[in-house]
Amino acid sequence: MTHSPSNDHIDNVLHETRVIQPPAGFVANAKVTREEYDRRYRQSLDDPDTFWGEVAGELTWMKPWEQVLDWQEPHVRWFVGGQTNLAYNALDRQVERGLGDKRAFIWEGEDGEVRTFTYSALLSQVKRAANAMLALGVESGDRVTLYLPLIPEAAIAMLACARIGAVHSVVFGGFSVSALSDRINDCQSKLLVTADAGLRRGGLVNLKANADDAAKKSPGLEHMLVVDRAGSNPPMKEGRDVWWFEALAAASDEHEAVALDSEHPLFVLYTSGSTGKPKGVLHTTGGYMVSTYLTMETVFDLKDDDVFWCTADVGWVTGHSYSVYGPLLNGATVMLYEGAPNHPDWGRFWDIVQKHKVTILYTAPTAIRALMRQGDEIPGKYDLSSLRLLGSVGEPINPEAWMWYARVIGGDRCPVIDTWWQTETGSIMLTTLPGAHPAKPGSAGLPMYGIDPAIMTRDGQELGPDEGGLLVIKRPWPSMLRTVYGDDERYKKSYWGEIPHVYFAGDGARRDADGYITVMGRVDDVLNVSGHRLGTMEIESALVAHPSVAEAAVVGRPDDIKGESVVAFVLPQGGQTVDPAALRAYVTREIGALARPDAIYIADALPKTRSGKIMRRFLRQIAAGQAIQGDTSTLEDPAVLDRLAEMSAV
Ligand code: 6R9
Repeated sequence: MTHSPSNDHIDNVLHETRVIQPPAGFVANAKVTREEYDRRYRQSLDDPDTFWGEVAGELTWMKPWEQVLDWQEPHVRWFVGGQTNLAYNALDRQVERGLGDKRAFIWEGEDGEVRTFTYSALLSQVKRAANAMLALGVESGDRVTLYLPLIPEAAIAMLACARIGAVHSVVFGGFSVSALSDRINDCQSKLLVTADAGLRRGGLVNLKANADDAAKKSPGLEHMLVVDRAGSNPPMKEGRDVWWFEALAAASDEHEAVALDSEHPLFVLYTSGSTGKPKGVLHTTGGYMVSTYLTMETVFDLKDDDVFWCTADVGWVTGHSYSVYGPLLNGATVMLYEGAPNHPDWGRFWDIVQKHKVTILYTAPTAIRALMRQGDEIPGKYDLSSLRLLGSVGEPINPEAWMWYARVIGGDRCPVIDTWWQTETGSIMLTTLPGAHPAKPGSAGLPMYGIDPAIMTRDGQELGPDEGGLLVIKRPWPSMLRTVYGDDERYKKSYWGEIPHVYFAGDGARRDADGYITVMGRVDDVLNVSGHRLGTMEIESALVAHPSVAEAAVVGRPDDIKGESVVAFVLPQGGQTVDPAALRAYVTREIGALARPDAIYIADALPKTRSGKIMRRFLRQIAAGQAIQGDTSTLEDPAVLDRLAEMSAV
């Protein structure tokens, strides 16, 4: 739902002018300089065949490609005719390069258990898992659904699928029975890999019980492979269910990775979508491999001795690209953590950084704001000096949260990068490179190699500097989604049919004179106040900049005079009370009377997806006094909506 289809401009109201130079100590050792970025970016657009051919050539192909790119809008093929295997490149190749004894994964359970896998050990597990899946009748091209906690077996199962050419579909371990069975049925999975239970905030999440219920509604499902994570002894159905550890113990650890066509499907991942049924975003092998490999090394300035921690769950694209595939393709050491950031207390993240000497931390604004809400004292108790680079992904990061992250967590020593991308894009699209570019808090930054973005109106006109409009990408890139699983019409319509001949991301943005792109929020969430179109990011950032507010969401409420009025939902900063009059005056002063909230809800939580994105469409319903409608199954905690609906605004 776009409130005003006739006008695609988004007003630019927040005037954030801070420019943070990369710390000198970081620049001195950085892999990519400003000159290098400029040169390679130019080459990637002027001569994409050479550029991408060189990057892909750093990986192993069982058969070379004949053509780098075949673009038949809106369908694309990359590395046409080539054959490769992603799991081979992530594991066998590293062992062959002499990294067999290097740590691939350091995993910490919520209960404090630590398990470490070298590249050799991980490879042997993946080979066994591949053989176990083959023994259950899984064939190349078959779909396998994964419904697991963040345990090493989740990554092992993904890599095993990639190794045999099965297509994985990871479903968040927190999703409901109906969300799970819908996803199993949509892609007709034969096999479900699950666990007896997961650990969350000290309690058990009974995955197997949900899986059993989902299986009743999923007639095509043949088998379940069940990891014994918690020793909770679930019922096992004879002939259908198999214990993971037994199946792996019985399987051989010899397995040769299958040569797969570059366009062989790699995975389906469902995005919640703001309306309608979830879309199964399909990614394929070669292009996804090349883009995640390149962005991992370049964006994160990856060095041999880094310990890289992306806090995302594997149920999210970030967990696919930057907890599993990107780092392993580069032979990196990856930190994985199973649990919640506040278990047993809000020091857990910092305890993990200190204990495992994490050097690069990649997390989401929702986590940064929650941690910021707890104050500076908690991180102050830990030794965070191993950290050298900080990243953010998932939502626009409010400048205040950015500054806190840089100062309190990064000790003003670590660059902060804000990476914009999507499930559909597969890999990072916009960011600053940490040693090459100054950062502008709140702005994602510049395009990655090969990415050709623009800000447009709906009829395809490009807008000028600082004009807010629709964020589009003008040409295909290797890790672009190939289609919506089973619904190519929806793919054409949603991504290439909105604006002629460009990929439309669904986000609003503006670009400044230096080429930095600031994402202003989802276009569907834009407010229309007295004819002015306001993105959510800027008003929310102004609210969060007030010392009494830790987190904020704004939505429009129908208004007879103004069209829409601004309604704000705010979470107080720890130990503070929010004074509505002071807050209104503050917003008026910072960005103008237009953005002044008519109603303010002082809340204790916001409705969020499991990956931490605020779901404003439900807040719109609450603000308008309507009953909650639509799919709430992807919410982290649906009870938040009931509490908000009972509250009155001030
Ligand atoms: C990787 C991921 C995609 C949507 C995207 C945008 C928002 C992600 C952002 C950001 C501003 C950033 N988003 N990163 N907005 N700045 N750095 O999050 O994928 O779950 O598919 O979400 O998230 O709205 O369109 P996905």
